[in-house]
Amino acid sequence: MSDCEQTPYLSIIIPAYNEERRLPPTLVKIVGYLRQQSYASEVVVVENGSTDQTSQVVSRFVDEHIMPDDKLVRVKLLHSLPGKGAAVKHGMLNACGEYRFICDADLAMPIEEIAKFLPPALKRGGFDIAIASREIEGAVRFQEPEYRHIMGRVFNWLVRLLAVPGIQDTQCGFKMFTSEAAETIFPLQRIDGWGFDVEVLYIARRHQLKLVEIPIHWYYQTDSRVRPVRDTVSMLRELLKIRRNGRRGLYATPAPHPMVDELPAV
Ligand SMILES: Nc1nc2c(ncn2[C@@H]2O[C@H](COP(=O)(O)OP(=O)(O)O)[C@@H](O)[C@H]2O)c(=O)[nH]1
Ligand SMILES: [Mg+2]
Repeated sequence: MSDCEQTPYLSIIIPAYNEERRLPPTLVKIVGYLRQQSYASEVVVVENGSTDQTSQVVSRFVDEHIMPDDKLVRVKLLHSLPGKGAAVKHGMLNACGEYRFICDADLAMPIEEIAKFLPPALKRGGFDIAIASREIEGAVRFQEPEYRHIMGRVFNWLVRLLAVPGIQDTQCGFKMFTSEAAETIFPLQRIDGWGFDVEVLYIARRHQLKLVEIPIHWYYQTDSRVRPVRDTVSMLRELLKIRRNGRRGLYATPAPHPMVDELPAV
C-alpha cells in the first residue's frame, strides 16, 4: 500500500490530535535522538481534524530542522479519518520502515528506550511485535494518579477476559511492528477509536505472530485526549465488536473500506 522510494530502517508513527503544544518538543527530542543513530529513519505524523495549529507546527519544524535532501531523517505529515485507531492504521500502511513504531505525541516513554524494541536488544527475526508494558516486571510508572491506574486495570481485566488473555497492558502508546507484521495486521484493522490496540493484538494472535512485552519507564502526562466516561463506554463497545468480528471471520481478509483521504507530504 505504501509508496516508498527508500526503505528506512525505522519509521516512528505519531498520531496527533490537537497537539500544537506537545508535538514540537517531542519532535525535537525524537529527531535529536535519530540523528545520533547509524541508521536511516522517518517520522510520520498523522493528524486529523485538529482545531489548533498541529499541521502548521509540523510544517514549521520540517522547514527549520530537516534539509530537503536529508538522507538520515525524514519527517512527513499525513492526514487520516477521525480517531487514534484510524490515524495509526493510515500511518502504518503509508510508512516505509523495516521496523514501524507507534509513539504517542506526549512521549511518556523517553525516546532512548526505543532501543529496547529493536535489534540487537531483540533478536532479529525473533519477534513480529514488541509492545511497551507498564505492568510487567521491570516497568516503572512515575506520577500516575491512583484513579487512572485503577481504571486501566479494570479495563485490562476485561480485555484479558474477552479478547487477548495474558497481555497485561494493551493500551500503552508505544509498540513496534516489523514491516511484515504491520502489512499483515493493519489492512484488517476496523476500529478507528481507542480500542484499536486490542484489535491489533487480537489480529496478531489470530495470525500467530510472535509478540513480546517490553518493560518501560513511563511518565504520566496530565494532558489527555481521553474523555473518561464517553471513551470508556465506546472502548467497551469496541471490545465486543472485536469478538463479534472475530467470530464472523472478518480478521482473515482485509477491511473493505479504505481509511485514507488525501496524503499531503511535507
Ligand atoms: N490523529 C489522531 N490522533 C489522536 C486522536 N485521539 C488521540 N490521538 C493521539 O493519540 C495519542 C495518545 O493520546 P493521549 O491524549 O496522550 O492519551 P492518554 O495518554 O491515553 O491519556 C496522542 O498522540 C494523541 O494526539 C485522534 O482522534 N486522531
Ligand atoms: Mg498520553
